[in-house]
Amino acid sequence: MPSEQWTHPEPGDGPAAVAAQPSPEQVIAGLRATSEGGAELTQLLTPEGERVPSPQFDKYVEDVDAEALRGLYRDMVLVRRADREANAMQRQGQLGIWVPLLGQEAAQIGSGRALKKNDMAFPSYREHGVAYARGVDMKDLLGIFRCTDHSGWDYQGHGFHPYTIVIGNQVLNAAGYAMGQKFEGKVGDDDGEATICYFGDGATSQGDVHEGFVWAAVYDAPLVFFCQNNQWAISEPTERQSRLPLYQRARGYGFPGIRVDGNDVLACLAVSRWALDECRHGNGPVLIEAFTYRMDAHTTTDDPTRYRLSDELEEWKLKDPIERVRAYLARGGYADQAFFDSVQADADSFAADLRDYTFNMPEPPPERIFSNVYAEGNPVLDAQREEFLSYLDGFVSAGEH
Ligand SMILES: Cc1ncc(C[n+]2csc(CCOP(=O)(O)OP(=O)(O)O)c2C)c(N)n1
Ligand SMILES: [Mg+2]
Repeated sequence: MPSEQWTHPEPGDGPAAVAAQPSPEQVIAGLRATSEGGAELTQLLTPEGERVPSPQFDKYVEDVDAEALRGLYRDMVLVRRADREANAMQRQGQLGIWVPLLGQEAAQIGSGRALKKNDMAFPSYREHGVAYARGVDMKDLLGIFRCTDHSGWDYQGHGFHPYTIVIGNQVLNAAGYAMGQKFEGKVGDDDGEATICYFGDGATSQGDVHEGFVWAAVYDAPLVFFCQNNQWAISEPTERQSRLPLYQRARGYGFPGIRVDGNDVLACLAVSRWALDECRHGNGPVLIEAFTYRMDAHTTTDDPTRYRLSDELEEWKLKDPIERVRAYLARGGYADQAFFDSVQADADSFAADLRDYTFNMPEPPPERIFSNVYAEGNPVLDAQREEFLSYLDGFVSAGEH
């Protein structure tokens, strides 16, 4: 009985092949492959910090010299430090909730740095690293988590949409946006535009994601679906959500799917650049499954010790996205201790700045909720704002009597 993973037969294999069913062993092998990296994992930097040559992807990171790699390292250290600071501030009552990105720095910095100015990114709610890579001031993220604001950055200017909490919903928005790029003739050559959409492993069980796949596929939309498979959807492991590794689902929709080591910043950069390039030239969409691990809780309201064993975390610590770059830089003589110390100092002052800002964060006026709803003025919304303000005024006058 063959135990290798089952894949659906090629269409040309005839009626008998179409009717083929996987054996129990093949189903088990498929389930296992959803939760293990496997041979299909594209990796350029091993967890030990060794460079692995890749005939297909090396050319996408040819320009990444020692200086650029030190830059990627710095990005990841700063973003992790900011994440830890925000997590601590939630514990100290300064933020209502925090959604940690710990462990997902390489997936976010690698893909975020692959984007060009006119590209658009649609995040879910954990993409603080992508926000940083898109030039969004991380202070602007904190209002959401202090519950004083919905979001506060210039989406179009930064090419970074507001966070979306409704699982998978941004995939439809992104598909529509990418279809627009196609309709407006912004696709077709090196200067073409592309969209990237972030979602999690759990989101792939959501209808919106599948609808987005279909729409993007039938309209050849320039859309990179970037699934950060961090192994968990709160307490639900990936292998309970799919029989196959997630990247293999792309085939059913008729576009390429690829699994990249999501803890390898160089591989994430290379694979994202390739996928975005395909999209710019009109060969989209593409699905990337970034195989990574959520090293902290789902959010600060979650306690992962209730549903997962600590040995899993210990195993993933050995695959840390930052440590492998540090090892590569140090071993190759591309960075010395003074460099690592200066990055740490920068990260500490970056975090201190976020802390100061949070403690003194101005509360926006109540009418702020009406801002940024539409690109231009809207009479219905204007009327609602007026009604709301006079309603609030009523309290003031009532208090005066
Ligand atoms: C439509 C919808 N259903 C349920 C939820 C509750 N919820 C919030 S996060 C989450 C799990 C998402 O997991 P995944 O897609 O793997 O992303 P991750 O949080 O791991 O980054 C769920 C079910 C929601 N926000 N929206
Ligand atoms: Mg997940």
